[in-house]
Amino acid sequence: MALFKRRAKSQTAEDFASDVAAPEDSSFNALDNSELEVHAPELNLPTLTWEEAEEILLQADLGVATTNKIVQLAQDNYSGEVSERLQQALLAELTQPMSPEENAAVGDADIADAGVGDFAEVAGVATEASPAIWLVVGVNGVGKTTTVAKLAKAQKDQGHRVVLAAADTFRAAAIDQLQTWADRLDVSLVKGAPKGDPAAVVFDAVEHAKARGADLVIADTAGRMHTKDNLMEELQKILRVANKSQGTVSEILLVIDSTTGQNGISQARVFNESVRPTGIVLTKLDGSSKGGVVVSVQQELQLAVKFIGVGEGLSDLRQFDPAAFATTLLCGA
Ligand SMILES: Nc1nc2c(ncn2[C@@H]2O[C@H](COP(=O)(O)OP(=O)(O)O)[C@@H](O)[C@H]2O)c(=O)[nH]1
Ligand SMILES: [Mg+2]
Repeated sequence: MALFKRRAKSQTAEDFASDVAAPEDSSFNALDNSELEVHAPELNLPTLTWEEAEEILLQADLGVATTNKIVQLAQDNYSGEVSERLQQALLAELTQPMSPEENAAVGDADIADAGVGDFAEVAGVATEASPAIWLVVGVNGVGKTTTVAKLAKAQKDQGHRVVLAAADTFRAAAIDQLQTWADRLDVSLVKGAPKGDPAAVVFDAVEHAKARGADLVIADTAGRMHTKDNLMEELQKILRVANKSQGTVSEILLVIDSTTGQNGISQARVFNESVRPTGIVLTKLDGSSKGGVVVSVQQELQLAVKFIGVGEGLSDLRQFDPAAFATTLLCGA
């Protein structure tokens, strides 16, 4: 059902691509652009009234406050067709650089080189003695374990030596799930006993990586605990212990499921308070969800999306493309 007419000649995501700064010297570039094109579909921006635009933004899960703000920005700062103005406003919001204070690590726990100042930059993998540690966090069922496997594949494909840490010790099945991915990827997995100390698992994984000359440890974590406070304390402990290890925590990726709508903002608030993620992985964008909640998250918490998940397979990870995202968002259902 089309809410609006499509215009024959209009701006597509491609037209905006050059406005978006490419991440500099990121060892992540090998997630190459040809893959991204799958998610920069040839969509033409629709012709919209402001009312239709508001409806589309609300349906895309931007929430009322963010929708109003985007509409206001579009009206105040840009000219042209409604959808073009909105796209530029969305793009401006999504590509706002993080300030160093906003991205500072919690307490004394340093998150080294966490891509400060560059919205899309993913911290590179350390090349020296200290393995990089990436923690993958988020509530239950959002796609953390799958994302760990996808990230491991992408990094392995780029020639990095990856060790996985099964730090979701809350359920035995979670460890088995990661083991299955590790076997398929042919990467080593460090795990502990079910219900064991997840911080110790991460610590051991770093030792293991160090001993074998691996340069990256990617840790899966639990999304469900007896209480929320419990979970946050556990994550803080993992972070503390990881920072005392021989490795360097360079990414804390918060996984948000695009199908959970505006709920993602409250999840982001909670995780932001306890471990200050360095970026977001927005999963399940292969369905009908637009994931517009990340615009609110970016606005409120200055937390940028770094990757998107577009399926359940190992290769279904893409680098986030704000222009393509904005276009898709405005193109409605
Ligand atoms: N369609 C789709 N499904 C996904 C994606 N990422 C994860 N899933 C599925 O979501 C479910 C939960 O994923 P899992 O990684 O176990 O979540 P976790 O509890 O956060 O570790 C699984 O069935 C995954 O296959 C995605 O990008 N797209
Ligand atoms: Mg899991």
